Amino acid sequence: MENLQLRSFAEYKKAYKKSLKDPEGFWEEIANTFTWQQKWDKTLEWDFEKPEVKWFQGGKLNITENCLDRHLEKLGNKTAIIWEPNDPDEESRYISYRQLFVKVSRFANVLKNNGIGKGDRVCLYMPMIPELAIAMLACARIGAVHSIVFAGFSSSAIARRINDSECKMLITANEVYRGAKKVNLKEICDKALEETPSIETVIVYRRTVEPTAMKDGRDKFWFDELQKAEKDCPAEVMDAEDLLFILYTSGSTGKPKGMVHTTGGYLVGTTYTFQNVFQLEKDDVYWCTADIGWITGHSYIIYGPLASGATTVMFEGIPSYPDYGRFWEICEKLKVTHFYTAPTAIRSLAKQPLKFVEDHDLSSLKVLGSVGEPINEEAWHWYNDNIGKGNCPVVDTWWQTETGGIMISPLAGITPTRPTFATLPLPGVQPVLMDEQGEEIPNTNEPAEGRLAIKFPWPSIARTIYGDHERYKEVYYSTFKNKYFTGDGAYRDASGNYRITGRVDDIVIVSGHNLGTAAIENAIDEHESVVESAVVGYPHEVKGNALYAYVILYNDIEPSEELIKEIKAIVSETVGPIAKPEKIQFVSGLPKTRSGKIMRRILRKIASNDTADLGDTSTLLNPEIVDEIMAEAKH
Ligand code: 6R9
Repeated sequence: MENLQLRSFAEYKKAYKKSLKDPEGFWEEIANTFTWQQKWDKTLEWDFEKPEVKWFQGGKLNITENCLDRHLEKLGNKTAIIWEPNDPDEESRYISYRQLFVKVSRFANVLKNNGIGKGDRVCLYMPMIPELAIAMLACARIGAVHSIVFAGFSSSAIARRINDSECKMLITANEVYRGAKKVNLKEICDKALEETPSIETVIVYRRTVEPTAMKDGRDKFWFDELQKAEKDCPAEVMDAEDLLFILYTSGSTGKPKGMVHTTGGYLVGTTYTFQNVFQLEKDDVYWCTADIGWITGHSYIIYGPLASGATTVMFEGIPSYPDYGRFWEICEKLKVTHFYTAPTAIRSLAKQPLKFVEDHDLSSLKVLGSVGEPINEEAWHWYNDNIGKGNCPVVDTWWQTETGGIMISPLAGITPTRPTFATLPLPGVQPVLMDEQGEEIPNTNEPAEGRLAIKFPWPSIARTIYGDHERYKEVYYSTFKNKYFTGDGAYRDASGNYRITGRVDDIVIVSGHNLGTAAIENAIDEHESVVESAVVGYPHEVKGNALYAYVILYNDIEPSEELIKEIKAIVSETVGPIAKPEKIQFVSGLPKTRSGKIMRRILRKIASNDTADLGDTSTLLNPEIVDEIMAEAKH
């Protein structure tokens, strides 16, 4: 395995230039350092109009050979995964590359024994335990497509995702520990399974000793199945463009989008970006606190780090249990060198007494990362000063489920950082700012603000939305001709550094989770007393954004606290607890344009208590409603 790290700012600039001049040659050189069973014949074929992107066509490989087999000789005994349990009194688990290889191979045979083969979709609804990593790699080993659903989602959210991609198998755990709570995952799955005809088998990992209800013929225990499985499992030969996984992300309509990632480009993209952004050295211990249910966990807990032969930490618990020092205690205990988390976590920890930090020796830390939402100035400084002690570069990494890997970010210790700026594009990434007229704002030495698009493909770009290529085209390629539109706004300073300012569409990022407001509105509208609703985000001190719902009730219904509770419960059940609106205001109408569109811009301003300038309201059909809503707004 070759090291792909750029070592200086001059090297970065050189690589970036090369990637502009000869993108194919640039990525070929990187792709050549991986293990291929057969070399590709065509490096890149693309057309953003269709849209279609194909990298390394004709190349044959298996991502697990790159994450496991190729390390065995030199790194077989190196720790691949350190697992840190929810309860600090339970023992950590250290899994070497060789052990992981054996576990993955055996579990891959469990999948096969249960009728799973290449191309079949497998849904994973699991806690942050090593078995989640094992199950996902086992799918990849045999060419099955994993679709991981974050284990905080509701039964109906699971069912929707399983049905959308017709998964044949569901893998889950009986229960999960989350702080002082225990959640019964199997029960949540059982409810989902009432509506998922495609599921033939459910594999249940026992995380706790509690009895678990099992359905005969359908449900099987992980350990029972392992006993029956062979040890060796040769890696399935995959084409570079064969599906590796589907991961659902929120869309502006109620339906989640199953983003499709393929094998070759994703491997190359996540590994290259992992090594360059974080700049790990041989014995470093890298910890990304994300859940594997999100793209950050896929790319930067599992695939990128393992393909790089790194030691990656998986944490089962939450930052506040048993107390707010938990993250720092783990950093001290495991001698974490690279720590990657989300601004929402930083803000909530920054609110606690500094004692929780000071009680721990954080001298092992070398690099700090941030991801998921814009990091505000205060949080950036708190992180830099109190956690990094001013000695650790902070890499603010901008990217998306759709981009597969990091796109804009400093390289740790190499790119000069600037608080709240994701700084410069990585080599191979060509961002552009677009103005209101849909024209490109040239990247000169003038500061500029606009919508962020990308004008050339990179290897880990999502190839489609599962089962709905038209929607893929519509959402990402119809806003600007021949460009991928990110949905984000951005500011660029005179030196070309980017600061991401936030979503410009109907997606709100709450505590780092992307939530489509349409899905939440649909849930609220299901309540029998509700006529219509509109949900917007407003700035929140800890969560980054919180949700504000405006709800119209039927004429004969009186607003009440009880109703508020019921509406929250409906959202929690259909979308998930993280989507519960923080504030609900009952209104008699919503500001609408003549074409019947809710003017969310105004609702956002009211929710944010920023009503000095409401902007142009002349296209409103019912301007009088604005004063009423403002008068009764909840602040
Ligand atoms: C990786 C991930 C994507 C959206 C993205 C943007 C926001 C992510 C950010 C950031 C500012 C950063 N976002 N990283 N905004 N600075 N460093 O989070 O993927 O869950 O798909 O979210 O998150 O708005 O468009 P995903």
